[in-house]
Amino acid sequence: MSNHLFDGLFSQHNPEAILAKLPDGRSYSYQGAIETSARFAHVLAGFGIQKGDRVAVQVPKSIEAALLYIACVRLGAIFLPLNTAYTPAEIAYFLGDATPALFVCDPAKADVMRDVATTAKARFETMGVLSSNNPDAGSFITAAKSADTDFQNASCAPDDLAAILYTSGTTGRSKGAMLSHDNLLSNALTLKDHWRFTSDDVLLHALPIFHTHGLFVAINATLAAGSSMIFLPAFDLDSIIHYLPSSSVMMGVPTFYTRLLSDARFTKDLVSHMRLFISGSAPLLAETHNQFEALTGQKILERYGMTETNMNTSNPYDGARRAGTVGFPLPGVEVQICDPETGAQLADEEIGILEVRGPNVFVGYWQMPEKTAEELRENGFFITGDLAKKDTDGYIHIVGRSKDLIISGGYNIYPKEVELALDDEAGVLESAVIGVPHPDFGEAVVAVIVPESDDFDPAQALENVKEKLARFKQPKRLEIIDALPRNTMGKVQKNILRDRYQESFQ
Ligand code: MLC
Ligand code: AMP
Repeated sequence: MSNHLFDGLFSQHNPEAILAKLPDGRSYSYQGAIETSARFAHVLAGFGIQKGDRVAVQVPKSIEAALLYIACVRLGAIFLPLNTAYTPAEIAYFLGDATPALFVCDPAKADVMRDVATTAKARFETMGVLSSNNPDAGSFITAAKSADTDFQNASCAPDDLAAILYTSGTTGRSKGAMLSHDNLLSNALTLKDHWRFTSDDVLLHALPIFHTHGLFVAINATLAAGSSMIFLPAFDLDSIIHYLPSSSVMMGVPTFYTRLLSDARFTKDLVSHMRLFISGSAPLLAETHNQFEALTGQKILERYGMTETNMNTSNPYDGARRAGTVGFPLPGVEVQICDPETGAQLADEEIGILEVRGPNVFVGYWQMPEKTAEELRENGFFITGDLAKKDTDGYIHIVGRSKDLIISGGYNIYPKEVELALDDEAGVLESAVIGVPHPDFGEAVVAVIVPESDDFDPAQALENVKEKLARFKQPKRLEIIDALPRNTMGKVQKNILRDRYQESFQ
């Protein structure tokens, strides 16, 4: 039976070829990955998971976690990865909203998370990092040990759902972006061709695998080309410097590149053999692009995407990679830049909202038809909320955002969610949360608070939000103010606050 995504991703592989090398010396061949994902699919089926069921996963990064994604694809289940930084309160929301049949969680968090799963009526299993020192990596892997290595894949059509990835929302409520088999496969095949991935490539993989970048862009493009990965648990400079000589491609968020540039071991010689450096998920400063080129002689290839759309535009592989731009629409993807008020298409050089249409664009938001209708036009164009212009050579420039969004180290943070958490704190009259320039994370979260009285304790308020918000969303600084600046309509003027606090981390 045909399974659109699995068949497409595994069509180029040589069974003996290495898919992933791990820092502990273990490796997975393509055949090994197929067998392990078959075992995992049997385990899922044995738990009663069926096509269309959601499988929510919050586990530390491991190749087995990636193979759990493949197992879901094979079974027709919908993979729902969750950021490892999310607190139990945040997880409770996702499980309540997505109603997964199964929640797989880090064994180290089992005590608290089991109750969260029980409340959401999801089956609970654990998966940790398997290694020679840790052969007992949780109940899921234990169950897989005796499972069969052959699995009859479920039949899945291009439109069947493969994954739901939650993105934060302007109202503070996260939305689940539903991605189909063809959304993922079409993008993987396009990226493989556009970036010239082949079976000779070795991708240095240091991104988390609960977001589009590390999960789909990196892993799907690798699989589609039959390439290999060096699969690191996270970004850390020592490991990157150690493994760059054995790699040919690296993908990263801009923070990866600024951190590398600040390390004296990162030299032209270290990377002269590298075929490609790719950046995305947040704006790469032209300054970083230029410094990188001055040091290494190589031009980082910047691309632009979103959870809802996978990858939309990319600088060219052969042509000029222009600093400060995200290049051209990918083959098969249409981009238009429209007036935010009228929706009319704008001329070159005019700034408007970037809209995108193509096989990469998601199906809609999980159980939020109104939100879907607000952002996905009937003619198929998705309104990204990014402000952009096209220059006269056709390069797209992302110049800002119409959505109130902070991107810190490649993670999205919606200020509303942080404001709601702060406003709940004793002594807070109101708050405004802004992003300000940060040398490491690009932008950092700053909370501006109007206290109810002089005895407000900012440290205590910050301590209290730790239970509600993942670490990366927590304000890195708290500023006290008498009143928030407002316009005549009563709307908080965040631009004034951003100007006032823009030097906070310089
Ligand atoms: C970690 N911290 C962050 C943070 N990452 N705070 C704000 N923003 C972040 N991104 C916190 C830590 O918890 C820690 O808190 C403190 O900041 C310093 O941490 P660190 O050790 O310096 O950070 P590190 O663990 O090295 O992580 C930084 C990072 C990581 C950049 C390597 O954030 C990362 O891998 N980012 C990639 C995100 C990503 O994949 N985005 C793709 C989304 S998909 P404390 O309290 O301990 O000091 C998408 C679509 C597309 O956007 O186009 O790709
Ligand atoms: P996410 O919702 O996590 O998928 O983040 C998507 C958002 O990241 C986009 O809407 C953009 O605002 C931003 N983004 C991704 N890539 C780039 C880029 N190369 N330059 C500027 N912004 C980017």
